[in-house]
Amino acid sequence: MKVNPNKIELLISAVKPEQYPETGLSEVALSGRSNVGKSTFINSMIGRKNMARTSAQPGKTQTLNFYDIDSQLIFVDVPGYGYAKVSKKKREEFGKMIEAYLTQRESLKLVVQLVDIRHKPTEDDVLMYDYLKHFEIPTLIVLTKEDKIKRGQVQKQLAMVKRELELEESDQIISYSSIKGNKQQQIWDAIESYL
Ligand SMILES: Nc1nc2c(ncn2[C@@H]2O[C@H](COP(=O)(O)OP(=O)(O)OP(=O)(O)O)[C@@H](O)[C@H]2O)c(=O)[nH]1
Ligand SMILES: [Mg+2]
Repeated sequence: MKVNPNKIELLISAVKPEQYPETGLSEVALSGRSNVGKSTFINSMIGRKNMARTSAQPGKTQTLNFYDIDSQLIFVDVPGYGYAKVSKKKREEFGKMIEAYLTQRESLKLVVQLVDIRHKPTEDDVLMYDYLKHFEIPTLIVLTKEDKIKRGQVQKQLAMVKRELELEESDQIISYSSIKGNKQQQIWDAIESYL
């Protein structure tokens, strides 16, 4: 798959199902800890610096943001989990909003779950992966921030995360750096294989 960076559009920032856009396109949602780099990942994949809003502070994305990617698919940017400074009420709201989307959305074809390549998956990462598997949602694991570790460590971290998540055979795992963006085509091909 190849996308034209000039044909990307934010369709809507939604908080409830009535607001989801009706496009007929397949949807690919991001998932992962707050600050792991979900919004940056979207920007990197489409070759645009500031399409999805990012921040060095966790808790940036607060709605379900639907991006039309060259009319080929929809990326859905999602608030992250595991950030203690977001109020309990907000966290519950995010939880309900994400659950409604993940469990009811027919056009959802893939969740890209981001995990920081430097660390063992958190308890929340494991819970999220198990949740996705419970609802039989195909998952691509992307170990992100690859630029932060030595090249010789990559294979070891891939194996460790695979083991910790008890990754299912049908789910792929790949390492990536949104800063370098050099494996963008490989990720597009992996995403396409799920659609
Ligand atoms: N070095 C490096 N930094 C990254 C990478 N991806 C993201 N970052 C940085 O990580 C920080 C968080 O990125 P975001 O994309 O806003 O994270 P998010 O997962 O969308 O966070 P929430 O919206 O709070 O859930 C930013 O400072 C990014 O520049 C990467 O691959 N390498
Ligand atoms: Mg974000």
